[in-house]
Amino acid sequence: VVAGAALVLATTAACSSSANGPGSTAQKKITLITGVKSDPFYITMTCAAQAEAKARGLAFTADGSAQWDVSVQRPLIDSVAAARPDGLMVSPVDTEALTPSLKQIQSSGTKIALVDTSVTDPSVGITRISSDNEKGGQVAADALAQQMGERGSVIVISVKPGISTTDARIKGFTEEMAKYPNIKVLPTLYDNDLPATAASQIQSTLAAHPDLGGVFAGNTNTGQGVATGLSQAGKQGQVKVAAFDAEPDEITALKNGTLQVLVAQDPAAIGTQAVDQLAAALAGKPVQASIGTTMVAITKDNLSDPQIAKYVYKA
Ligand code: T6T
Repeated sequence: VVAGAALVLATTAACSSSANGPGSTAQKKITLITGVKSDPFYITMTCAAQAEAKARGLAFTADGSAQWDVSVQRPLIDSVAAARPDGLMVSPVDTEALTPSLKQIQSSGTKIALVDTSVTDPSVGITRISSDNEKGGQVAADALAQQMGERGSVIVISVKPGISTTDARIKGFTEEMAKYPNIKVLPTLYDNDLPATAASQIQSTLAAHPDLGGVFAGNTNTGQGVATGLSQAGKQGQVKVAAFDAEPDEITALKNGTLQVLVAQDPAAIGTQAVDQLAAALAGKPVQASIGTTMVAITKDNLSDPQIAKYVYKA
């Protein structure tokens, strides 16, 4: 599936550091605050944004939350308020809790680009750039149903409620799965973005539901944890898995048959286009309020196709 914006060649610069430096007083300054900093999705986004900022002569600094937690990301956002950059790219870890801080930053004159995740309040941000996550959930459902022979029980494991992206994926997945009368969807479980939690959750689900036929893993760390849990239970390949993202560990699990379908995003395009939109705003030029970036469904069979393999996250 190639959804969203025009096909974008996902390239990520070798991200030597997470900053082009504070820049000279004359340079416009952009700061990026991501979700979990160690997450390959955000590393890929950061590297691309850094390269684009450098190409445009913009000063660039980046940081990310150590965990998927409002109390951990909030100090990073508050430090942006103090620094007052010209532009802020941010992936808020919650749709509501950080909105007051973001509104205060915006009212002080910083242009905000919401990248990947967003907030409910429509007044925040001059642009919102992400995958079509609801569509991605639908793609995962249809692919998983096919893998399961359109029967059996399936469970969704994701991060936590209140994240715009993963909430949309779950919505798309469960609504699409309702089209398969012989597939039963079990109650969703949340792992707080901790692979070890997802691994134990999948094992306890197997114990309670020996007929478990499929899993939808809502993001990178969940996909990693589900793969680990299934391998530990000796169920790899028997329980089919559709997972979001395509970072190296997920690719390894796809190749060894533990995961069957990866819905890959284009985090590099999100990063690049957010810099472009902020640069336009800072130059007083028109800005696109919403940009949908590409997703592709990767399987063992199409992974060798260069048009697909280019969406594998480099980090
Ligand atoms: O799936 C991505 C991102 O789109 C989502 O908002 C949070 O999880 C990831 O970062 C991957 O872990």
